[in-house]
Amino acid sequence: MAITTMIGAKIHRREDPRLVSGEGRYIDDFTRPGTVFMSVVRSPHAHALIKSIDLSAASKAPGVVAIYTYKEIAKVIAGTMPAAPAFVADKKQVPPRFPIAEKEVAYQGEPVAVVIAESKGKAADAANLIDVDYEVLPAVMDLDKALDPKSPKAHTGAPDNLGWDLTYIPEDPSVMKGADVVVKQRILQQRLAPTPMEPRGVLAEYSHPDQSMTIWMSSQNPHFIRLFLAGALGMPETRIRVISPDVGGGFGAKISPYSEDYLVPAAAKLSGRPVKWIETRTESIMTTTHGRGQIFDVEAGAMKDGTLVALKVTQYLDMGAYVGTFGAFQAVACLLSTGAYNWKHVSARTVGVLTNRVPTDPYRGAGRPEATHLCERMIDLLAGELKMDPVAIRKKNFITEFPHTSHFGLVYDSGAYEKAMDKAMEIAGYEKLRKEQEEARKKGRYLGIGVSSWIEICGFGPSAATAPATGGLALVESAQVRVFPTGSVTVYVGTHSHGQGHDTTFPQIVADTLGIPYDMIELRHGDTAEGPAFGYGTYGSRSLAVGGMAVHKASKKIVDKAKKIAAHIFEAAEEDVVFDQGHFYVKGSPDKRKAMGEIAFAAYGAGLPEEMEQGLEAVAYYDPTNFVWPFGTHIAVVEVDPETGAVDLKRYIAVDDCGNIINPMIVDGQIHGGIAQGIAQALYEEVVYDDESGQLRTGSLLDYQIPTANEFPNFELGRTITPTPTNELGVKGIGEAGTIASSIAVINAICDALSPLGIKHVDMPASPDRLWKQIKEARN
Ligand code: MCN
Repeated sequence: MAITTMIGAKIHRREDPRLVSGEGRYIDDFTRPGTVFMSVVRSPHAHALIKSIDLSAASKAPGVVAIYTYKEIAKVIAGTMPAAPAFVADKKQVPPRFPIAEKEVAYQGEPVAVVIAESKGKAADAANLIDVDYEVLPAVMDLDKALDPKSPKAHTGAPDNLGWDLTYIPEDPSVMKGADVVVKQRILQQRLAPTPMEPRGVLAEYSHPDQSMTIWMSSQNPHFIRLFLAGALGMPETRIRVISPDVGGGFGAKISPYSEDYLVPAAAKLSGRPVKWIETRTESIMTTTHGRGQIFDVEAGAMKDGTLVALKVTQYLDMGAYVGTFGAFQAVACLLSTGAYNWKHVSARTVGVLTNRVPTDPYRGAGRPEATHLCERMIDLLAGELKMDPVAIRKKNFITEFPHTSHFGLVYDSGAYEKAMDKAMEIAGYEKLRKEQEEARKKGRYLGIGVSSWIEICGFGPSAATAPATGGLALVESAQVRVFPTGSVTVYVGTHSHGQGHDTTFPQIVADTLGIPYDMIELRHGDTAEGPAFGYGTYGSRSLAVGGMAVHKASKKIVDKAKKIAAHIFEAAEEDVVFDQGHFYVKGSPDKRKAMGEIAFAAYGAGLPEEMEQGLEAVAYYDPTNFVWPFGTHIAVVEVDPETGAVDLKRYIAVDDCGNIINPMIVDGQIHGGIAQGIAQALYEEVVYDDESGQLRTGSLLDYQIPTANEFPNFELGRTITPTPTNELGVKGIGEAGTIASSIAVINAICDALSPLGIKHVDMPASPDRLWKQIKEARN
């Protein structure tokens, strides 16, 4: 047995002193001699044909090194940008997408030309002088209208605006007919801008003598970017090095390759100069992929006693103008729509709709917040019809036996849903809150309590399920552990930490597995020139359950070899050697022991066992047998001012279960961030376009409203621990849990608050304006 003191230890993130003292190294901090700067000329129109591009004035502008349009870029970049099968294997239309437009632009912000100049300002000034003659075409913005055969098309010449139309499980209307009550609701999931603190950025340097490319960029998965670029640039992967240093937030929006990820390396190759591009905030809101952007038509039926009968879900997903690389992943909302409950029947259909907006792609939770939102909303609507307490209807229908195979064939690994709910109710003082609510109502106050019991699929892998979804590459994870002669350790991983604290938690795992002090272990990630041949990146709350397990597996390989060396030194049989608390000894002689560090030193010396090579390092690829399924219950308490529609979020309680925990402080931090993002969707954020012209109306942080810490109450956290049987560490993911659970807890609380007015449903964002209108209507 190894030391077991670091796993579970509540220690501070070791990366923080550097990050909070201005010592972080983000893309804009990097420079290379002779760097030039790129500015992108973007379409001001949502849909238009490019008739001509006049570069004459811009080419003469001071400091301009080069201007490239489709013609030049197409000489060095081949193929189209990728669109993974994800949860929709067969798509009806995948409009071909090249990093820069040739003849037609299909969303506002689509690149048309790039200017390379000696300074950022000069590049921007020259870009303004480029005169593009457009023929403006009608824009398709509304999902319902887009599906009308008479609608204009998002791309000229396209047969319709249908990206896909897939029924996972067809409806059996007879089941719904058997229900005592049936509720129907259209639920909106507004588009969100991921808004990382550090926008996107790329610096690329091409070496003509070596024919090699080095790219510094803000990415969640540098290996995937290298793979895509190798294909597009026609270069071997070995000649491309992608480095993602500190990344100031990703939230899913830095997974897929973007136009600029191709354009900057292409410009570096064409110009022979290192090229840098840093996204502005407006570019970020306009051209970084958006999250959500969905409409759900949902129907749910139950018996009088609250037994859930049938759920019918139709998802309309606003894909934007192109299929985002992992855009179809969001169809997972259908597959998780039954939530934590037993339903007799479910039917689900997803429809992907092409519009003239920037493409949607995963954003923290990606499909799972939507699933939780629709399921928990429908449960509350049913509870309302049945005059049941929202807690009682949930408890009556919770899945209680595990493993549980869902209607969609997914296997929930472990759970104790009622336990988490009970704990949340205890922290909230649920019964007391209901009494307070009763009293408040008598005084004309609108107090509401919202419950959300969430589940999540995460930890992507396993290979058998994920290889078809990515179009070939299985989502496993890799790690390399190197023990140096002095016993210090470097661990290389294929995941990428951009706020999740891997530099702390992964060494915690290694410390316990190898029995080497935590301070002697360092983690490295984000550089494709280091570590194993491939890494699969960070998203889908997979880093611990898959990547952490690869680290654990590689560490165990080290222990195996070290044990052989120890047996050789002790002149004992390997099976007689005990590894305990970082030391090896022969059974029965614990006083004659050797520390892992001593064995490491011996591993680089002479006199090893016959045929054993020197060194103490190991590579492991870990392929999980299943996904992992965290869960929990969140409770929000709000008061709505009926005169202004303002929502006062008074309390927020979260009880989450992510199995065994490596570092409770980091887990709490992840939950905090996630909850903030979910509440932000519930109350504040929305990307708004003009419905006719397709112009973005929320192009700055003055219009796109992000809450600050001032807008949140203290989150009251609790947890239950139900280990997963899927991996040896018993860990599940937590990176997205807060976002998955929270938007609906708040919305359910608002609906509960306004129920005396007969208001049954509220869409997001529940802004004062929206609520005031609904309250006014209800009162009239
Ligand atoms: N952890 C733990 N015990 C557990 C579960 C997790 O100690 N049982 C720790 C892990 O070791 C890790 C952290 O919690 O240090 C998160 O682990 P995990 O749940 O595996 O999630 P990932 O590391 O894969 O992170 C991805 C997830 C996603 S999908 C988004 S989106 C997201 C998020 O994490 N984006 C973030 N959290 C973010 N946090 C910040 N600051 N910035 C982002 O962009």
